[in-house]
Amino acid sequence: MDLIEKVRNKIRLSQAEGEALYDLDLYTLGELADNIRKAKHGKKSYFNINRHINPTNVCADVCKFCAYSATRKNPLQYTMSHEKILEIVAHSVSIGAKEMHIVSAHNPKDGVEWYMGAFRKIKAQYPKVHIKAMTAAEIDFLTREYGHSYDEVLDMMIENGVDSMPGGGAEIFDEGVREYLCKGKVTSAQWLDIHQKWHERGRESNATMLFGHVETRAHRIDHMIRLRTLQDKTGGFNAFIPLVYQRENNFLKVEHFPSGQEILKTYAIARILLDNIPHIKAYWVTASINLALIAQEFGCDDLDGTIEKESIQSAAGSEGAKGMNLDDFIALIKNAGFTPVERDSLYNELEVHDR
Ligand code: V47
Repeated sequence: MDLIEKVRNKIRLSQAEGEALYDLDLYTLGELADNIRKAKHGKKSYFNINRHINPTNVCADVCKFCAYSATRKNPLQYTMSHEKILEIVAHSVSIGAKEMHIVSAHNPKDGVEWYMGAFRKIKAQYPKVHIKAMTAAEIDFLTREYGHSYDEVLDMMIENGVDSMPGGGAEIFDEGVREYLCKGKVTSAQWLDIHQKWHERGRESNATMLFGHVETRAHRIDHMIRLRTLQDKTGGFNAFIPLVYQRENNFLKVEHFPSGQEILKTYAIARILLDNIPHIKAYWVTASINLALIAQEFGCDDLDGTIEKESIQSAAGSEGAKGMNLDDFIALIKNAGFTPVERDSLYNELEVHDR
């Protein structure tokens, strides 16, 4: 059976077959991915009303791709007080945010209690707000710095009000590329182990992949297959989020950036390969809103949220710093021919904008 037939017959693809998908033309791949998307979600495109909070940019780790952490390129260090974080949450809740997506750099000056105290205070004052917080990279950092085990930190997160985990810190799982990009940070096996432990607690998370820098197509496929393997065991991933590398203000030397076609192919391939992950997110902050809207035709069914303020990718050149106006977001999705569905953080539908 040829590759296209295999995809149409929902036969699971291997590493080599995943790589071969890139050789198909964009429209064939798009059609294959769109059929899968339609079967799963019809014309629905999901988004949420969320707020990103990045409480500190002081970082013990050095990732070459990062323009956010305080370094000689970005000497302005900051660490928010709990009062400041609560002020942000109060404002965001007052304008409709239902999810706080809280991720930080790895600040050696802040103890575990600084993180947990912030979550506890948010949950005490805003019990209905969903706290999506702590990448596996942050969890790994806290265990190394303060002598806790993964289990202890994960249990503390639950006790203090964290509802789900974001997908950050995955970067690229290939050990060679990872060593070059972010030596010393959470390893691929540890990243997967932390998510597995979180899922075993009955909790859900997302998974990202940072691409478009020095990795090859084969590395992307390998990354997706490692996620697929874990998802077979736990079923705890909600969404896969391919993050398009943003190139400014960092230490990574990249010669060739992916074209729009390559980005769309990668989304489509993710939809085809990850037969056990329900949602593929075209994170508009890194894809650009224009490409994210088109990505809806190439397997993606989620565009993330209104965000309000973004600091990590905008430091590296993305245009998402000020978030997205809700009415504009809904109108853009509708005008692209899809049905905007406001979801909560776990993909329960809150409002279908079908008129
Ligand atoms: O892990 C850092 C990435 C991630 C750059 O779970 C960069 O719903 C592009 O994980 N170019 C953090 N990306 C953000 C993240 C995320 C975002 C949206 C939704 C979710 C979710 C998770 O940002 C890091 C890293 O891979 N990042 N620098 C850069 N120059």
